[in-house]
Amino acid sequence: VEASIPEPQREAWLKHKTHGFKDKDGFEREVVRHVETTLARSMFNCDESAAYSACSLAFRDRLILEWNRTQQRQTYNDSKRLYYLSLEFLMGRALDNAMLNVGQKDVAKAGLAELGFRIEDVIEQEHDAALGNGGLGRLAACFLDSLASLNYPAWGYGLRYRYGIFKQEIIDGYQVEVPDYWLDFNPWEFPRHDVTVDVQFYGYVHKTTDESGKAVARWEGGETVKAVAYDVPIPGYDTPTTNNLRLWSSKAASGEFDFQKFNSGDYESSVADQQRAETISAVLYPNDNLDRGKELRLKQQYFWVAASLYDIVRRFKKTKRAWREFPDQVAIQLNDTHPTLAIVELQRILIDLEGLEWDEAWNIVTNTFGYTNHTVLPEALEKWSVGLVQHLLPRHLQIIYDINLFFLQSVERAFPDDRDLLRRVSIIEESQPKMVRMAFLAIVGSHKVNGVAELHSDLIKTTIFKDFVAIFGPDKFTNVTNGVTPRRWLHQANPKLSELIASKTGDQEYLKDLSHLNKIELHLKDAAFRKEWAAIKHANKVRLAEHIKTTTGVEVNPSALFDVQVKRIHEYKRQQMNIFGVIHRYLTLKSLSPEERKKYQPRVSIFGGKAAPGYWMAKQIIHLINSVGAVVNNDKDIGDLLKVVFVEDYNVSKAEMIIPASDISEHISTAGTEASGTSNMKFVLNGGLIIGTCDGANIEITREIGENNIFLFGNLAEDVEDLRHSHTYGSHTIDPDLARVFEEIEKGTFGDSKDFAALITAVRDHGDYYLVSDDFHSYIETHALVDEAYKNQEEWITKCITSVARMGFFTSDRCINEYADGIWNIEPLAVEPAS
Ligand code: 4GP
Repeated sequence: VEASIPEPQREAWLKHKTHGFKDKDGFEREVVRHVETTLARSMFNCDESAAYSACSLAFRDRLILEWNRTQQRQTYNDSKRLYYLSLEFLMGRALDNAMLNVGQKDVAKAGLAELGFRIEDVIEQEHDAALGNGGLGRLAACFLDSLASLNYPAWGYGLRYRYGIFKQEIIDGYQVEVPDYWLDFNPWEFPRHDVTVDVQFYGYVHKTTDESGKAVARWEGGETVKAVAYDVPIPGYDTPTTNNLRLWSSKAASGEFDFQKFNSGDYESSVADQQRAETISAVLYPNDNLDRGKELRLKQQYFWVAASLYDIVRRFKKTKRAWREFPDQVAIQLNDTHPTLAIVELQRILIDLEGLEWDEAWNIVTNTFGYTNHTVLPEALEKWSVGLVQHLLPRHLQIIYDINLFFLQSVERAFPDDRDLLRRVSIIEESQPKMVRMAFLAIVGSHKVNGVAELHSDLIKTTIFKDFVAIFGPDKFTNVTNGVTPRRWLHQANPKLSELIASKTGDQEYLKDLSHLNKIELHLKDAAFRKEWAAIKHANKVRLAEHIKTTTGVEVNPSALFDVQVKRIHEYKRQQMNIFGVIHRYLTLKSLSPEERKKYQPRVSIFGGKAAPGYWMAKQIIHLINSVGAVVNNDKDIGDLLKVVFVEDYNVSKAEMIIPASDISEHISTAGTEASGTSNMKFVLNGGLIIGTCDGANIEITREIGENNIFLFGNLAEDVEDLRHSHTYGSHTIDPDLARVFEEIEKGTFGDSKDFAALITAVRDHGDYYLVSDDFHSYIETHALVDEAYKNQEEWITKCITSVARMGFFTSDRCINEYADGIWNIEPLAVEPAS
């Protein structure tokens, strides 16, 4: 690498090379320098926020040096890279993570203390980077951490939204959405004004011939928007490897203003063009597990895909390799169907711009892409109307039709006379209006398709993608069970527990190889260890109780059983069943004599999560939870026996506080609906138990930790369809305990019952699609078992420690290694530490 500097200048460059701070003194020097110069402040007006900024800048400088070295090394080595395309990267805070991953948190802590700051307060200053909705976006963030930690050459590509997921406020018990402008000060990104791509929309296709007389298509006219790259360094844990997350921001292609218009007096419309372009990357669509086919969303998708592919192809072309080697150098993973247009765009680049033949190009395309499916919910499967695609991307629609034609021809050859099969698998749905089925396009254009937990991967093969298994054979479909990064979700979120584990495993190797956790099982009987374990859980609960007190005013007893359900609000996730269960508990307590009541296990029911702004039912659920809380929390008969709280604005940094404080968490989706879940893994990893259905990764968690250590209940996925059928066509009697709950709501106990009518009728009158009544009885009974189990604290702690010890499988490192071997075919590339 050094040899690339011309000889006469080499000495000067190498002599003045910067290295970043190495010790406490160096760190302090960097912080003070940034306060005084970069921030133009002084020690006399350096508050916590300035200390955060300067500290982050000091770490950023370090990261970027490693980033440079990593990129040089990867380019020089010329090995295959992975590109992870995701519309969401739910990163959360960066500073704490950077300090831990580069192994300098102690240095920073001591340095900040000498400068007059508590590191915890400084960390708290950071605004979450909330460029995602929920599971899918947070998974992408965990994957980036694992890719860097395992030294894989990999880049993430996404959008730099000006507004991430909205901030949730609870006003009078209702969710109110407030814009989250997070870019005021973001030290973690590097604008690359020299890395831009012009992206085209609209226009028309002109068929012509090239010099050799070959027919070619030219996409002309329309609108051009500029994509500007912003790079975010992603540090690996305990390795110099620092990968790149490139986020695109949109700008008007013509620069600040259209000067033609400006000079002719049309100032307003020149500014309007500017704003129109910037709108593309302005806001994250706030839907989780839900597709709303808005034109701007499709524009976002193509803008991001086109810029990313241009960048990837540009990098490949620098290697001067033949096109057929493209899949040996490049793997592209599609995080859900959102980037599926990348398949079409690469085919377009190869045939229209690079002059390859269709078959040769298509072979390259299909060997490059892999597609991950994250949901089987029909309302989440992306479709775009043919008319809209035609209008926005006329050339792409032609290519989609050609892909479909060749695909259907091959199906017809293999399955002659099966017209219905052709209709079922066609990428174009012959509906009114016609729709492009993005999942089908993603399957046809990829060499591997995976689900995210065993049950889910089986379900996609037997339900929504069944025909494609028959067409392509079963090997194209595979499973990679999700995982989470233990760096953030144990070490960072629960430092005391991580320290305790390290004291028993002998070192912190488990942060790199999570299977080492099993060593703590040997200490199961160690009384001091158990005591310390319980003390840490209690301290985490105290911290959460303080947060609840300051944010909601509700006082909760940290010795009560903390029962947590935090995740996006969705009918399939069944927060409504949880709150109905809470009402049932309340009614039971009320019916008891004060003496009998005392025997009851005190509980705090903690909820958190955002509802999509347009998801009315989800918003009703939030309102019911808050309304129940308002009654229960002020009932003198009840006192500490039951509290109900809704934690406002659940996000990654709140998760880091809430998850370590849970005794039991709820993962209670209707069987077959939650593809995997990842917070279930985080809760168990932090010494909490689970009450859950046989769904998603709960099943594999049970397999790993043992069925005595989890509270499973409810109907199985294989029975769901029959139950739904019987609700609609048979007799549907509501569980009597649930009916009693409905009666109480309808009496007005929790406020105007009209507000909650829809939640009741969905179960009672509209077919109970999510099987709330079918599962209610076993849900309530299982909660009674939880109460009993919790009373025996010794047994409970044994369950918790045993479970943590057996959670090694659920690291995202395992998951990334499976993708790397089975789908991407990439190898790690270690970077030597800086001298
Ligand atoms: C989520 C799934 O709902 C969740 O079960 C899974 O753990 C997560 O993806 C990561 O694979 N899906 C979404 C979505 O977030 O929008 O489809």
